[in-house]
Order: sequence, then C-alpha cells, then structure tokens
Amino acid sequence: MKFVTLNAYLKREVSEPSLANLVDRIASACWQISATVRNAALAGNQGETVNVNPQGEVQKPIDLIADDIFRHSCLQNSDVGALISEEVQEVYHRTDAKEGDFVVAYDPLDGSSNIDVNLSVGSIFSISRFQDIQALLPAGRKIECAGYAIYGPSVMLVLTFGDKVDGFTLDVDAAEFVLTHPNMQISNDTIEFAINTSRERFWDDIVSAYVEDCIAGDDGPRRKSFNMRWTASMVADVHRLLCRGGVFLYPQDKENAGQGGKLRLLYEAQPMAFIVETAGGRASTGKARILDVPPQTPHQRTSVILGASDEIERLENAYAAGPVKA
Ligand code: P6P
Repeated sequence: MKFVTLNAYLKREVSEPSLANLVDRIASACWQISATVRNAALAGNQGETVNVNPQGEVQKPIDLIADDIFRHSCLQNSDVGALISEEVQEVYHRTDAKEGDFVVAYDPLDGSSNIDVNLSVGSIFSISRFQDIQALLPAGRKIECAGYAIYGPSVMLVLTFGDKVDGFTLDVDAAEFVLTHPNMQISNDTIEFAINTSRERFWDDIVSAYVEDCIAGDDGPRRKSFNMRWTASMVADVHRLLCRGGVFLYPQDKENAGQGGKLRLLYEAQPMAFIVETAGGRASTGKARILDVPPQTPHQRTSVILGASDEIERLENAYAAGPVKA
C-alpha cells in the first residue's frame, strides 16, 4: 500500500518552509524519543532521579533525556524564538528573538510513570508565534499547529494546522512517518469516558453526578451502558477518543483546587484542546473553553474536560445551572 510520507504531506500542506521544517524537526525528535523509550530498561533509564520538575513531580532520567532531544531538535530551526517545557522552570527565549518567531510549548514525555510498567506514553506540543517578551505565553486561539506523538504498539504522530487532524504512523523500516489516519474526527456522542475514579471523593457535585449517571447504565438516566478507561497518560486517553470517540475528564477538584487543577494549560490542555476541537470535539474547563483561558504563567494548571461535544455541552450546561440539588 502506497502512503503519503510526512515530508510529502508537509510540502503539500504547509506553504511556509520554516514552519514545515520545524514540524519535521519535532517529528524527528519524537522518533528519537520513541527509540529511547523502547530501550529504557536496556539503557538503565528507568526509575527516578533525585530531581523534581516545576510541578514538584519526581523527574525520571528519561524525562530529562526526552527534554534534551526535543529542545535540541527544535533549536535546529533558527526561527524558534522561545521554548516552554514541562521539565524546565524557566521559559527559554532566544536573546535576539523577533516578532513572528516560533514559540514551542511541549511536554516531552507525557505519562512517563507508565514507562516502568511498559504502557503507552507520548509527547505533546503546540506551535505559535513570538509577539514580544511581554506576550510570550501562547493564547489558545493563536496556536498555529499542535500535535502529539504516542509511543504505543506503533509510534504515531497526530498533527493539525487548524483545518483537519491527520495521523501518521512511523514506518520503522522505511525510517519515516506515513499518513495512515487522514482527517480524524470525533463523533458528537459516545459511550466511553476516561477519568481517574480514585479521586471521586474530591470531585465537585457536577462531575460526581455525571459519572454516576454514566455508571447507572441502561436503567439509569442516560439510558445507555457506558465503558470507562483510564491510562494515566493524557496522550493515550486522548488518542483513544480521537480514534473511537469518548470523553476525557481531569477536573479541578477539592484536593488540587489550590493549584488550579492537575493538568498544565500550555503544554497539555491547549494543544489537546486545539486538536480535539479541530477534529469536531469540544474542550472546556466546564465553565470556559480551554482555548479561551488566558495564560498567566508558564506552568499554569487548569481543569480539563474534552471529547464528544454532546457530552462536554451536557457538563457545561450542568455547571451553568449551578450546584446539583440534593
Ligand atoms: P493521575 C501524566 O502524569 C498526566 O500529566 C497526564 O498525562 C495524565 O492524564 C494524568 O497526569 C494522570 O494523572 O492522577 O491519574 O496519575
């Protein structure tokens, strides 16, 4: 079967050579990271370091290796003006960065706690433009390109420039990504939701009522039987809902409210929201669209509810109606 290669796709779809080059550099980084992930146990890259990331999470050797690979690959493009990484407290910005240069926000290895148990992990990124040092943090609606790589049974790169979402599979023998999942779409309704149910005691009433109704099945208010999944890797859970529908919830709750939630706006929520909404889904905090949340700090956190638009609207309407009546 003849597939369109990523290089041919970028030549066809991206008119700006430097943007096409940056996406190619990111794809190359993801390919290198996939090899590092595959060989983690052989290279002694499992386990933990004594460092913590800006979130206070213990860093794994492989988190730092992935960040290094991603950073160096992006900086091979001389138009990259700023980098915002989950693994680095400070935002990198080139001293002579000029308006229009690229800003790349990225999580080099999402869900890395899965590596030691051989489950899927991924990398997430968005590309926007450097306005000036005061406007360094990308607004969701200004994102020009977003994507993720998933390091699973196959390595895939899912990419969007805002008009459609296309999925590429790494052909290891041919040493290139090829277009295997053109125009990925999210159906409006679903029977599958993803949430960490061990946090139920912290949820607000809206989320509790929503999950309770899903679990009530055919005899419950939803009149249908739902399935639940939780992979503890946002990339894997979002990829599943892009492939077969679903809803992903990591809401702000009583325990993480002080930090604004668990997931980070710039390099988890925003890129995934851009991808999901381009694929016909919806991405919300429950009270606002994620792409409209103003970025204030590089590692800012947010509530995340995204996926099938009918389900997200149901939750938004519940938040708008106010607390669940006892
Ligand atoms: P929990 C991974 O650490 C991550 O940032 C997301 O990829 C994932 O959805 C979430 O956190 C998992 O969180 O609380 O289930 O471990």
